[in-house]
Amino acid sequence: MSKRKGLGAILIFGFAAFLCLSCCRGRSSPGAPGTQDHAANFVLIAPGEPVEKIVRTASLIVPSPNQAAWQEMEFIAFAHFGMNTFTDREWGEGTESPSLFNPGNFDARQWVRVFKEAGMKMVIVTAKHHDGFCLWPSRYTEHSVKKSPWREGKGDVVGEVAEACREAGLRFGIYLSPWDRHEPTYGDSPVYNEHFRNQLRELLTDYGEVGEVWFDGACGEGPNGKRQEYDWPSYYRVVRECQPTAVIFGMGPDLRWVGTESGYGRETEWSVVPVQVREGSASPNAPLDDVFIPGDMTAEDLGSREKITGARALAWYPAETDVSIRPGWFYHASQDDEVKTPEKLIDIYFSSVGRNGVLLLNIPPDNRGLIHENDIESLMGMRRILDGTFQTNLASGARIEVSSEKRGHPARFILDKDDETYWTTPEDTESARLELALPKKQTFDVAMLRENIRVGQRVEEFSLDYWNGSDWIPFAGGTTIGNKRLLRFPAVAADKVRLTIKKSRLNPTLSAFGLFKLAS
Ligand code: FUL
Repeated sequence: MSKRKGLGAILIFGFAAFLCLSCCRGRSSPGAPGTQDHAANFVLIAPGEPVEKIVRTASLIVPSPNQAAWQEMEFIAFAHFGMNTFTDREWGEGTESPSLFNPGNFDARQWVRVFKEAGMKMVIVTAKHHDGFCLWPSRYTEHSVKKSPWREGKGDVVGEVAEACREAGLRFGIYLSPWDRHEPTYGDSPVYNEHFRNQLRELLTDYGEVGEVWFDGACGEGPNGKRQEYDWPSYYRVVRECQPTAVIFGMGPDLRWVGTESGYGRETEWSVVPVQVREGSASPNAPLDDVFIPGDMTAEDLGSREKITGARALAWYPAETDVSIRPGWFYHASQDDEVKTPEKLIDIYFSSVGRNGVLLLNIPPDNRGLIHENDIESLMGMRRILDGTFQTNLASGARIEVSSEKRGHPARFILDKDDETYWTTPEDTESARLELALPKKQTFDVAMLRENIRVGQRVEEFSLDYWNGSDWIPFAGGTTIGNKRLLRFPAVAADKVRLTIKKSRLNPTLSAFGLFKLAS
């Protein structure tokens, strides 16, 4: 079997299969293509286009409304829970007896309370992992909670988590593993694809609004000895039909896997990257869903000028950074003392959310059906540090002098608390300098910058200096900013700071700027 989120055997689907498996009626247009100057999250590039034109095109690509709403969440909970929680494994075989599933103190409200207090905005639950055991009473298999002793077979983990999220005002998402080691039809490709769509439709119809659908690319052979060929476009159609506000992760066209399970994104993280499309069918009007081919997105450089030059298609395809708070994805009592510390979680936060990504942190509920005390302690420790750090922006109240600003987009917008307002320069100005005179001398060791991604991602290089009374001294800098860039550096005490945007793909934008002192 090949296990991957982005890599491995890339499945190329028969166009015929794709046409005849049209199981859905309408579609939303989260991936509608655009033209050069028309804002869209996907653009086809004509062969031989000059570099300058491609760079400009890339700078005008914007997130779909669903992608923008997802990015704003910043911090999401992943809950790996299921048969493995009771067998002490990471990957089940599919032969486990449902009688093993019995979380005596199961309390979805406790999970959601903890996640909400930690600052997470959505909860993604493993409705079905690779072992095929379903946490909801699916009509399409007997291998589920309904055959377990838990609540005498009347329980529904997915339903209770969805309900608890709704009550708490959190969004709700599902992980549904296409690889199913229990299902007898797995490997009989068209039959299993139908089964998978049925389960997907069930989950996306019966549990209210779903904000994210998580598709892992793991694939194997079925009992017939044949390798399953997933019909991804038909899965996307079910999602679009049933949940028009959901984003599709991984093997889908909305969110890409950052490429590691460490929690660390790239120093240079572009949300606009080349994507593979099905040749021959890629008409200028084809929505991305119809032509998208999941590809390997694990390379260090995905979106540089060099990478986008010669691309067939460019899309807004932002990084989601998944990592577990423990060594494993599922709960194992033996790992109770290996829960990541608040300091480690902070380092991960700075390297994921702070590198233009969204952090999907896995906190696996234990075999009682509760979030374990040790995980709660670490999460709350992390929250305390984040709150302590970001409550006071030491740059607020600064007087700003700027090299240029576009009418209606003054520099002071970077310090208001409104992320929709932003500073920018006139269109032909791709570098800029902002000098901030702080109301008094401050000591800080964290900087925060945000582009207004609703008009695209543009900044390619920036630096920060402080005034020591006689000279400008560099203290931090970087390449991409994107939705949020967080930088840490040895503490600086100063009353004047300068931001230089050295290189940008189009006039740079900034919706927020901050200086902070890291709390402990
Ligand atoms: C992987 C799976 O194989 C792991 O078990 C886990 O669910 C992780 C998030 O994705 O590909």
